[in-house]
This record gives sequence, structure tokens and C-alpha cells, in this order.
Amino acid sequence: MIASLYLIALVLQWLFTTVQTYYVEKFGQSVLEELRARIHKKIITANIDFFKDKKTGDLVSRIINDTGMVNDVLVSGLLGGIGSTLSLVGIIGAMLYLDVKLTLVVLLSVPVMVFVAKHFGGKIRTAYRQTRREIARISSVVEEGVSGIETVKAFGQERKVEEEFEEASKGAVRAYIKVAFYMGLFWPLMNISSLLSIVLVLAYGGYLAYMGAISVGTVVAFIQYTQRFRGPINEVVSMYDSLQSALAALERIYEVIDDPNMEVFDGIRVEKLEGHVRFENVWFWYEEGKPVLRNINIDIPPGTTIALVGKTGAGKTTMANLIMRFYDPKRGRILYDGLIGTGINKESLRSRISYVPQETYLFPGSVMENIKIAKPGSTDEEVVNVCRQLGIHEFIERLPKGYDTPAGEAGKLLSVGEKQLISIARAMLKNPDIVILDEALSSVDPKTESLVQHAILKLMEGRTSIIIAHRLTITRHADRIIVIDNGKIIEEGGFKDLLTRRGKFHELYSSQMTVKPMVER
Ligand code: TTP
Ligand code: MG
Repeated sequence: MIASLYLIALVLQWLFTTVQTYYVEKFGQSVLEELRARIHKKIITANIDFFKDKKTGDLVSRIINDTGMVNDVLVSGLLGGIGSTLSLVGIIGAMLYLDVKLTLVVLLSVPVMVFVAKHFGGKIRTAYRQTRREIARISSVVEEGVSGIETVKAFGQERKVEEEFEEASKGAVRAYIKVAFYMGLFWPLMNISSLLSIVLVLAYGGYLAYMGAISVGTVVAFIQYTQRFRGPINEVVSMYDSLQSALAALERIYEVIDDPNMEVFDGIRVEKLEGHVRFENVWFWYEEGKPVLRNINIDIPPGTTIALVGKTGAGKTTMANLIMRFYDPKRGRILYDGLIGTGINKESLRSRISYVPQETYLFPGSVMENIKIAKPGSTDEEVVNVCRQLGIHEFIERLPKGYDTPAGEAGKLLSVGEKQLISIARAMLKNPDIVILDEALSSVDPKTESLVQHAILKLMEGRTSIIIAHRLTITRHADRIIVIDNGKIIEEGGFKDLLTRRGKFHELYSSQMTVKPMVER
């Protein structure tokens, strides 16, 4: 009878273990998926402020390592934890059934174990958190070193990057050793407190048996139970400390998810803009107390072109950032067709503006695919048409594989001028109402330069355009030129007007005109 019950128990155990492993893993993976998706969504949709103090490697580590850690603990912790809790309940029940007083004696060791677990648990958690941070630092160093590899090599910085890596790697080792140290203290203390309860059972149980209050068999059963008791208690406590590391990981995940830098996509949706842009007493700073734009007032009527010129660091790109609403003015406001910028839905506003940034970012994929990102769902014909209008179709056709030429990771295969042309084609494909062009300073060969210039003029035709001009020849085509210095407008007017006035613009222009031929030669 007992043998067959035992057999049935074995079969049930096998069945339940199988079912449990499957479902717990499935549950763990779905939680993992959800966490990963949430943190990734947060990163992609956060506003630009969010990225100011973040490192790519660190963010990647949070998505991969920290969520993975939470999953491991969920799975192993749940498996071990549920089983152990059930065993503990069973064992304590059986002991209580045999003898209540002796059970209480065994349970005396529980507060000791809980104290040890709590006290050292905290230390272990701190040390775990440190390990998470060090792992993230290793990813950052690798990420930065690899993405900046040209600069690293050009300046012979290999040794320095290597040292940074070694330092981060050693930091991780130190953090793990600290964890090991506290664990090393923790487990022996746990074991000793559980062994002490066997001593108590021997002493008190032995006394009771000697006095004839209980049988020797009961004492033997208690010793067995006490030994079986230690396993599940250890498991529950170890679940406790893996929970500690999961909490450390969760904290890092929620630091990102709860970051207040949310991109808010509400406000009025705009379908189409006339293109009237107006800066009213706009002040802006990235850091409190260091204004980058001071009381800017500009009125750009629909369909006109203004050129922003000024020394490096004057605040030109910052003005572009404000028009795109990557940031909002700290004081004053920007109006679009008379609507206050902060009341317009960002997504819809950005869909009406083409921004050609100072540096072109190309995604892996062909030239064709890279242009198409400006307007998802567009056809090859549309792209070719746009390139024809811009006068760069023949140019692209002459690339090694024409429109199918791979743009390569971050555009490593294309020259600066070629990248700029792709960027302009993108802007044109979007058919925007407003164009912002942050022209790159890097010199392009004269042939490409005239191609670029021609394409820019085509792009600006009939649209409100703000062109940040580094090469001042293009300012000839602007309706108005605004000279910025140290965040202030110091001069404005038409091209001829400013030249005859012989002020700041004249100075900038003539210095470029005399230097340029030498550069080109
Ligand atoms: P920019 O607006 O970038 O200056 P600029 O575009 O006129 O310069 P360049 O011709 O070289 O392109 O910078 C103005 C100041 O603001 C400068 O001191 C750097 C600072 N700044 C930040 O602190 N964070 C930023 O994200 C940017 C874009 C600028
Ligand atoms: Mg700039």
C-alpha cells in the first residue's frame, strides 16, 4: 500500500515539475518582454534632455543585463521559493502534530536566521547594486571606444581606452568580491544557526525521552525533520538574496522608466503650415545661469529665407533645436502661423518641418532606403523624382551601385558631400512647409559643393527656410541675414545692405572670401 502511494507520489512529482518548469519560464519570459519593451519605448520616446547625462552602453546594459537578471530571479526564485514554502509548511505541520513544545524549540533558531538574512542581506544588496553599475560601465567603455575608433586611433589613444577598460573591469571584480565576502559570512552563519537547533533537539528531546514524556522514535523523527528543515529555509533565504539582486536591477530599470523627461505628444495637431515663424523675446539656456540665447526677436514671413550666421558657439544650432521643439524656450515664445509652439503637438509640427542637421546620420541600408526614411511608404519613383528635381539624380546613378549603394553603418562608405546630398533629398521628399538647414562646415570638393548649393536652393524654393550658413556665399540668396554673436542678434538686413554697412557681417564675409581660395587650392 505504502509502496504504491510512493510510486504515485513520484509520478505526480515528475508531472508537476514538468508543468511548473514550463509555465514559470513562460511567465518569466513574458515579464521580461514587457520590461524590455517598456524601457526601450521610454528611451526612444524620451525628450532630448533625457540623453544629456546618459551613456549608450549604460542604457544598453539596462535593457539587456538588468532585465535578464530580473527574469532569472523570477524563474529560479519562483521555482525554488514556492516549493520551499510548501515544504516548510508541511514539515512544521508534521512536527506540531508530533510534539508542540519540541517544535517551538526547533523554531527558536528561525529568528536568528531571519536576523542574519536581514542584516547581511542589506549589505549584499548594496554590493549587488555596485556590480550592476560596474557591468554597465564596462559596456559604456566598449561602446564609446568602438564608435569613436577613428578618433581613438588618430590620436593614439588605444592605451588610454585600454586602461579605462581595465579600470572598469577591475571595478567589476572588486564589486563581485565584495558580494562574495558578504555571502561567505552569510552562509556559515545560517548553517550554524540551523545546526544549533539540532543540538537543542538532542538536548531537550533527549531529556523528554529520558523522562518518558515522548518516545525515542519522536526524537529521531525530529532530528530528521530538523535536517530537512534547513534545506527549504536556506532556499527561502537564498530566494531572499536573489530577490535583493533583482531589486537592484529593477531599481536601475525603473530609474529609466520613471525618468521625468517624457516626450509629450499632445497639443493641437497641425496638418499644414503657411510657414510663418516668429521668435518673441526668446531666452534659452542648457545650464541654469548660462544663457545661450538672449532675447531673440525674429519674424520670418511665409516663404522667405533667412540666413543665420555667426561664430562657432554663437547659438545657431540651438535656434534650430528650438524651432524643431527639441527644447522649448525658457522665456518668451516661438509662434508658428500665430500658434504658440508649446501648444502644438510636437509630432505633427515636426512632420511639417525638414531639418537637415549639421551632421548627417545614415542608417545601415542602401542610399534609396536612407532617403525613404523621410517618408515611410514612399515609392522608388518618388525618390527618383525628388532627386531629379534637386539635380542630383545623375550623381547618385554614378555611385558604385546607384541607388542601391550601401550607405553603410553610420555612412562610413560615403563622403561628407555625398551624405549631405542624401540628407537634402530626405528633406525634400518630406515635402515640408519649413526647411531648416544646418550646413556642415567641412570642406567639400568644388564640384560637389556646387551640386550641394544647387540642391539647397531647390529645396528652399517656395518654402520658409532657415539656413545656418557656414559658407557665406549662400547668404547671397537669403531675403534676410541675421548675425548672431554670443546668443544675441547683433546685425540684420539684406545681403547687399549688410555688405555696404561694413559691420560684423562684412567682416565675417571678407575674411572668408580671402581665406577660401587658399583652402581650395
Ligand atoms: P550652438 O548653438 O551649437 O552654436 P552654433 O551652432 O552657433 O556653433 P557652430 O557654428 O559651431 O555649429 O551652441 C551654443 C552654446 O550652447 C555653446 O556654448 C554650446 C552650448 N550647447 C550645449 O550646451 N548643449 C547643446 O546641446 C548644444 C547644441 C549647444
Ligand atoms: Mg551649430
